[in-house]
Amino acid sequence: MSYTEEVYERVVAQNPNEPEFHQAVKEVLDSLAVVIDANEEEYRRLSILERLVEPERIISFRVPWVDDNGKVQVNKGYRVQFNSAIGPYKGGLRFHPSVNQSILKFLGFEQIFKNSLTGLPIGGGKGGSNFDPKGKSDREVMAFCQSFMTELSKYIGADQDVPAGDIGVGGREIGYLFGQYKKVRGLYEGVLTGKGLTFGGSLIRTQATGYGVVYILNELLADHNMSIDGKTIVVTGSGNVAIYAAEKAMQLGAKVVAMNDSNGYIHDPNGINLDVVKDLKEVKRARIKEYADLVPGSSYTEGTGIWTIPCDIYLPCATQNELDLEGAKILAGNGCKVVVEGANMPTTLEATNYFLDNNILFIPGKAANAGGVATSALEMSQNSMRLSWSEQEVDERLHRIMVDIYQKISEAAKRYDMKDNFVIGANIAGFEKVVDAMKAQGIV
Ligand code: NDP
Ligand code: 2IT
Repeated sequence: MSYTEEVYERVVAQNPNEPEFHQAVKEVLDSLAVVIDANEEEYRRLSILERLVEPERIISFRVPWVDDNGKVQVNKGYRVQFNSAIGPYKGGLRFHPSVNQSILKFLGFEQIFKNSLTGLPIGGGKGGSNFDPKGKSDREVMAFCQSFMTELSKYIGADQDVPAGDIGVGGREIGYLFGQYKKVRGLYEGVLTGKGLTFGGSLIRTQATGYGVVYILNELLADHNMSIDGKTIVVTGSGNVAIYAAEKAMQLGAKVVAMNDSNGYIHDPNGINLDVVKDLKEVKRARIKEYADLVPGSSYTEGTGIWTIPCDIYLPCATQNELDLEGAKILAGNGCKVVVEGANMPTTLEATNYFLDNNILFIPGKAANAGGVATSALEMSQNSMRLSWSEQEVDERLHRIMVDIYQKISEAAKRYDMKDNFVIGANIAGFEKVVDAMKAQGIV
C-alpha cells in the first residue's frame, strides 16, 4: 500500500463518524501522491502526513445562553486549531445546526492549504457552533455570541488565532463577538476579521470572497481564450459569497439567471435583480422565495435541482456536497463548461472526478474562494499598522492575489504533467509551503 493510502486508512479508522473530514483528506492525499512518491522515504521517516492530518488542538466547550422566553439554551462550541506552520491559526466561524466536529475538521484541514495558497502568513483553523441564528432576535444572537466568546477568548489572540465569518456568521455576529472579546480580555486588537469599518474592519472584506471567485474565473477563461462577457451563470446560495460573486460577474457582463437558499431556487431568465436579493437577504433576512413575488418574469421552485437550469458557468456558493454526480451530469449535458467553487467542498468527490474526466474546467474552493481569507489577512496587516487602505488599494491587492493563485495552481499542475487539473495543482502548491515550514521547525 502506498504511504498516502496508508495514512488515509488510518484517518478513517481513527476518526470514525467523520465522513466530511475523510472526504477532504482523501481528495488532498490522492492529489499529493505524485509528490509523496518522489520523497517517500523522507516523508515517512518524518511522519509528515500523520502530522498534517492531526489537528494541533481542538477546543470544545459548552455555550449556555438565555432566550427571549427566559429559558436557558445550551449549544456546542468548537475551535479546531489545525496547523500553525506558516502563521497564526486563521479561519472562519460557522453557526449552523449541522455543525459538528467532522465538518469543522474538514473545513480546518482545507483552510491550511487555502491559506498557504494566498502567499500570506496564516495557518489553518476553523470553529463554530450548532447554534441556528435563523429566526432568533438580535438580543438572542448577542447573548449567544457573548457566551461563545467568553470561553473562546481564552484561546485566541491577534498573534495566536484570528477567527472570522462563515455560514451564519456575518457583520452582526462579528461585532458582538469583538465587543465581548474586548470586554473580557481588555485588549483592542485585530483578533477577528470581517469587523465593521468603524472598528478596524477592512474595505472590500464583505465583497472579497465573491469578487475573488470571479477574478480567478476571469483568469481561467482568459487562459482558455474565453471571456465572461455575455455568459449565462448560475450561482448557488444567496448569502455573502453568492451575492458578491453574482455582483462581480454582472459587472463584467455576465447574466446570472438563478440563485437559491436551503428551501428552493429562483430562476430569472432576464437576469437576477441583485438589489432585490440584497434587500431580502442582507436587510430583511427573508427567504429567497419572496423574490418571485417581487420580480415579474421570475419563478420559484421549492427544493433542490438548481443545476437543471442551463448555464455556461456554474458557481456553487452555498455549502458542502450540494452538487453530486447526478447534478454534475445534468449540468454538463446542458452545455456547462466551467465550474468554479465559491463554497468549501460543494462538489462531491464523484462529481469532481466527473468534471476532470470530461474536460469541464474546474477550480476547487481552496483556490477559488481564497480571496476572503486573503483579504482577512490584509485586514490583520492594517490592524497591526493601525491604518486603513482605500477600497481601490484593497481591491487591487485582492485581484493580484487571485491572479497569483491561478498562476501557482496552473504551474503546479503542469509541473506534474496534469495541465488544467486544478485540484492537483491547488493541493500540491498549497502543500509545498506548509511542508517546507514544518520540516524547518522540527518535531513540534
Ligand atoms: P452565508 O451564511 O452568508 O450564506 C450561506 C448560503 O448558503 C445561504 O444562502 C444558505 O441558505 C445557503 N445554504 C446553506 N446551507 C445550505 C444547504 N444545505 N442547501 C442549500 N443552501 C444552503 O454563508 P457564506 O456565503 O459566507 O458561505 C457560503 C459558503 O462559502 C460556505 O461553504 C463557506 O464555508 C464558504 N466560504 C465563505 C467565505 C466567507 O468569507 N464568508 C470564505 C470562503 C468560503 P439558508 O439561508 O437557507 O441557510
Ligand atoms: O472558508 C473561509 O476561508 C472563510 N470562511 C473565511 C476565513 C477568514 O478568516 O476570513
